[in-house]
Amino acid sequence: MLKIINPAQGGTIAELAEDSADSVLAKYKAARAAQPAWAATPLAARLAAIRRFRAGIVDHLERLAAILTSEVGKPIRQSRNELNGLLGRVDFFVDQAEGALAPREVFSDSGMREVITNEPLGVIANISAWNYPYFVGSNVFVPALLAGNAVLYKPSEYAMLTGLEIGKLLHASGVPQDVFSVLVGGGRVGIELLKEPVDGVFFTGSYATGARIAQAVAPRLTKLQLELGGKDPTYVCDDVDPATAAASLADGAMYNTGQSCCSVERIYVQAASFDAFVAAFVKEVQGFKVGDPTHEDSYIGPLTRAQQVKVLQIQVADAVAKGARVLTGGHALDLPGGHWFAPTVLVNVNHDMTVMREESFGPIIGIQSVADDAEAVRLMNDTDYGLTAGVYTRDEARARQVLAQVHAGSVYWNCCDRVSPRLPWSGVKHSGVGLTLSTEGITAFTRPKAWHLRSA
Ligand code: TXE
Repeated sequence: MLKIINPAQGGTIAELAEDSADSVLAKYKAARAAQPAWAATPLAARLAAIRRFRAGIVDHLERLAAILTSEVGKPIRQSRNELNGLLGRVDFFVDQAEGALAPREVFSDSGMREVITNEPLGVIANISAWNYPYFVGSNVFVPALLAGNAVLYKPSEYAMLTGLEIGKLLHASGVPQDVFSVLVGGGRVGIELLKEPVDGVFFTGSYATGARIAQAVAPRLTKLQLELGGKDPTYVCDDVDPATAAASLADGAMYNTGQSCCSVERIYVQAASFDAFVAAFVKEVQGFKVGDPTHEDSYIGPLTRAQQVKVLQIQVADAVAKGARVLTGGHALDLPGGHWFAPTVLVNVNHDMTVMREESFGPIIGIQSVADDAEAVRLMNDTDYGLTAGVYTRDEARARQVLAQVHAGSVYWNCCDRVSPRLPWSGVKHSGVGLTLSTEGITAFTRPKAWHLRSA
């Protein structure tokens, strides 16, 4: 049985029967059998089903937000924000699908035509994460279904109730049961799923698991897409108002209790602004309300996974041992039952410390002083990851020059922790391969077929 734990209080809120090797195989076979009919269903009917799914999200928003908060510990307002944000993503895919999936004639001359069609991959595996289960899940299953694929969806074991709700809503919206199957369980069920000859593997999670999955599926040459972690840096120049930048970045570092793919994980501040920025940043962080995620005014909730408390404790201890100073937080919170960590700000940090190099995925930030743009660029690139990076400056040309040198999938000028459905979401180095979102995030679920057509 899979136990679903409330991370805020520590109690078991549900026990679910897990999939077995046999049931995974049965779901794979059923998906394989059902996929051709789904692909042959007119796009208009598939679009109508996804529109009904969207309407279902709207109808059940409060209940779904409460479920998400109960199993992930996301503060309730942020759960609602995620569901409302999902609507915009679905709208984008619905608006763009027809154009993105349409056949394209790329040549026509003397009776010879060349056409490209977008064929569905077939049956795809979607192994997903818990930190934004609606976002990271829908980035895959919505365009995959629109493109005519069957989806074997393995939600994270930390967001399984949400995953099952997604399945129910899709089925109630007209997506056939076998075209979208939810697999219940943790890593073991993920391993079982990857034994099946699926036509694409789409994963969101940690680098370690992503690398393991890449090795497992490599011999089959299956299409593989990995959305992994980050150690996202931001550079604050001394020409901006430090308090305004601090307010924006404190939110970027701590929203969702620091457990966002694109959370700000390290900050570099030009020396002249350093003290003012740090003072304003600490004030912001100390103003964040930490508490019961079901309360409307809570901004920081528990960590979703109990193990992460230890990771953060080790990062703080390592930093302090090497000379860092804790300005606020720095310790686990002794609240009954759950797993909590105090919002933490560290200074006197450097790249010998794990807190500046390894993903923290929690409400913790290191702020380092830098002399100039060149030093900032060097430090921002001194990482195995490359998901996002940002610069705060009044000078757009300066920002563009810095950001052009930073190796990251997304770059931000005077903003952070932002994802747009219109732009591709991708990472470089250990942050992943492939992309979701944008129109390319629709065709990612197809394979182009080349038609050479000569009239007789
Ligand atoms: O990830 P895992 P977890 C990072 C973040 C976090 C850490 C661990 O640092 O603290 O990863 O989170 C399934 N074969 N990110 O434990 O282990 C698993 O059941 C097949 C960043 O959630 O990577 C789950 O569904 N599947 C990230 C999914 O993989 C396997 C978001 C992810 O699990 C498997 C989440 C296996 N061998 C975590 N082992 C981001 N991009 O922001 C596990 N799974």
